Amino acid sequence: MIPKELYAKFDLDRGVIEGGTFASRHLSDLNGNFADQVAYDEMLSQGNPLLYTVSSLEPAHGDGQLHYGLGVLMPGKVGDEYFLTKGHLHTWRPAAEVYIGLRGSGCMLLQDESTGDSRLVPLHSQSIVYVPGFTAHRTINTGTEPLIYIGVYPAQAGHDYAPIAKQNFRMIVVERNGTPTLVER
Ligand code: S6P
Ligand code: ZN
Repeated sequence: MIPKELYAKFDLDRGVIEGGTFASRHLSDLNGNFADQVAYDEMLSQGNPLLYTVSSLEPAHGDGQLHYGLGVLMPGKVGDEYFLTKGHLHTWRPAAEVYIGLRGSGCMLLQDESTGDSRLVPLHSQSIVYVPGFTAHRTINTGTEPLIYIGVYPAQAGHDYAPIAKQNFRMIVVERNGTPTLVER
């Protein structure tokens, strides 16, 4: 028998890691995250679509251990801003993270916590994004199919959503003339 912390199967169509947790985020969970609140309210009045799911596994705890999650972010836009994840800093700020793109195409918005400097990095199948420590990160789907990725991070990382909930990212990614474009909020 292989110990269960050593091996897990995942299903890209269901967005599930066997033996992991599963969380769904709908449009109503992202109030305040999109720049165009009028478009957000209008969309929510028509229904409450699923925006993304995360299935996570915590095989072990303690110094040096790793946790990982499988994310599935749907395609779509609120106004001209592409669907996105809430975004967070790690509670343990030095914690970096590696994102491995599996399907679809989009990007990651990275924002240095102390300088506010922003970078937009492509995330798609057969690509890897390195998120340094002390960096707020959000995933954005600029394509037409679900964007699917795995994130691997230190077990001690934790998720701190409060700074983004309070002040949001400085930059947004919107469609301009059919092209994903990074602009000031
Ligand atoms: C965890 C990692 C991802 C996100 C996922 C959803 O450190 O960065 O698994 O949890 O992309 O984003 P969020 O911001 O709602 O947790
Ligand atoms: Zn993270």
